[in-house]
Amino acid sequence: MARLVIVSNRVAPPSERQQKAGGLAVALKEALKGDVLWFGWSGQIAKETSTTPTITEGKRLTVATIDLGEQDYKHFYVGFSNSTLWPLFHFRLGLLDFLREDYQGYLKTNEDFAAALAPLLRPDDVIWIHDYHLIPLAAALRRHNQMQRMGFYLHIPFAPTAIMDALPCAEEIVSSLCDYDVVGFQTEADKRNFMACAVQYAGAELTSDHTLSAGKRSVRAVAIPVGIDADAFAKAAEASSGSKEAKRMQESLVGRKLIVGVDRLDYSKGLTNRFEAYSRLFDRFPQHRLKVSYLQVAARSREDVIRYQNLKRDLDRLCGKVNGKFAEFDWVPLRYMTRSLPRSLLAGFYRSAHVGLVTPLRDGMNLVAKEYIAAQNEEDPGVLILSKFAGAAESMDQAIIINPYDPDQIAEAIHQALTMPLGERQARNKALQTIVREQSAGAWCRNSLMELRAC
Ligand code: ADQ
Repeated sequence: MARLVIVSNRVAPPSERQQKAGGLAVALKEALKGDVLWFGWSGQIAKETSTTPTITEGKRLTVATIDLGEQDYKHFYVGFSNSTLWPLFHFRLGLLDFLREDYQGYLKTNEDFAAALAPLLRPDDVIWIHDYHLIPLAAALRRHNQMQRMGFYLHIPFAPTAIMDALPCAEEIVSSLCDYDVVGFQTEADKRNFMACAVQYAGAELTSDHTLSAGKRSVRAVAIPVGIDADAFAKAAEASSGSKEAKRMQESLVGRKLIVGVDRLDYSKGLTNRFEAYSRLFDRFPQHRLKVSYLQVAARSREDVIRYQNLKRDLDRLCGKVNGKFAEFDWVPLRYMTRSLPRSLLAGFYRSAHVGLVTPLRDGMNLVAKEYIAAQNEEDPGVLILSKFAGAAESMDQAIIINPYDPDQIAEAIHQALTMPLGERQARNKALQTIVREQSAGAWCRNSLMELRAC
């Protein structure tokens, strides 16, 4: 079978690939079983971007990485990728910063990726490129005479035309997506948004519900939701519930019910609304005072981007406000940690939590929702509260679905979850377990690669 070449902005170092939380490495586990070259940024910053990759050959997996130059880190990574495209694709025009020099840096870095990768490619490779950092990479590789099959997968939402209109280089960005043979999205809604943008900005013509003709090329758009390995996660959760950390957690709760939230510290995750909602829970349903503890693990992320610095400041303040208002000398209502925790530990916390809070304002999929469900004990399961704006909500409709812009509704949902009868919890959990197992990481990999190899 043809070799698979995976390209992503970051290549996870081996330690992360084996055990650290989530990310692409976990989702790609199935794909990494074959003959694979994985190419991307090492995570290191150098004076200049190098176009000579460092290559580590393993038995089946070869990893090739390059360092990013300081200027490229600034314009490509901090700038256009995370200050322009990320807010745009999360429908947050008020947070969008666009600078022409950032866009130029983005194009240049994609050219550098192509220049470093092209010499490593074989004519019959199948190339699978991931996420918003690398939209122009197919076009850049084609300029290096690479004519292989190329697929792209967008892990985050795709913006509708009314939002895309704000991007000064919308025509180029959308046209670049039409240089792929297959373009994959998390949801049908994202796929539809892309197709509408392709017609408006790239002059493409719809030739069917999932194909476009753009210039001389035909592009296939597919919706394939990302998932997790639910059985492996369930095992980790069960194993972790006997650990000494789980015991420490139980002791610290002294019989109180646990509510858990786990996110990167990112404005798309709706954390400020969530803290506000938690505060309203005690105003509106005072019977829960002293009876619950909410643990929010918010791993710091993209700390060089100004909007993330502002968010951290807001959350630090809000956490102080909630605890200042409701704490008792022997009760801290909100436990807030701004670092990541090992996957196994999180799995155990999910299992012991009565409520999983997943309230993004917009999210491509949200794997935490799936992990929370996979970790539950079917006899006495917890309840998932899920934003209608997470891609996961398209199929996980047996969660309590909320509008994250309405903190009162979130507070009511927490109350509903805390008081839900066992029978209803079991029925909802059963339906959600089925979905999480059907829409698995393995299925995502297999279906995506089938599309790519068939084109
Ligand atoms: P993310 O925005 O990172 O991913 P998400 O899917 O929720 O969002 O999380 C990815 C992984 O990171 C999960 O496995 C989770 O357990 C882990 N994680 C999150 N916070 C953590 C913390 N504080 N400590 C330790 N681990 C933590 C992007 C898109 C999503 C999409 C994924 C995959 O934004 O919408 O689901 O890619 O396609």
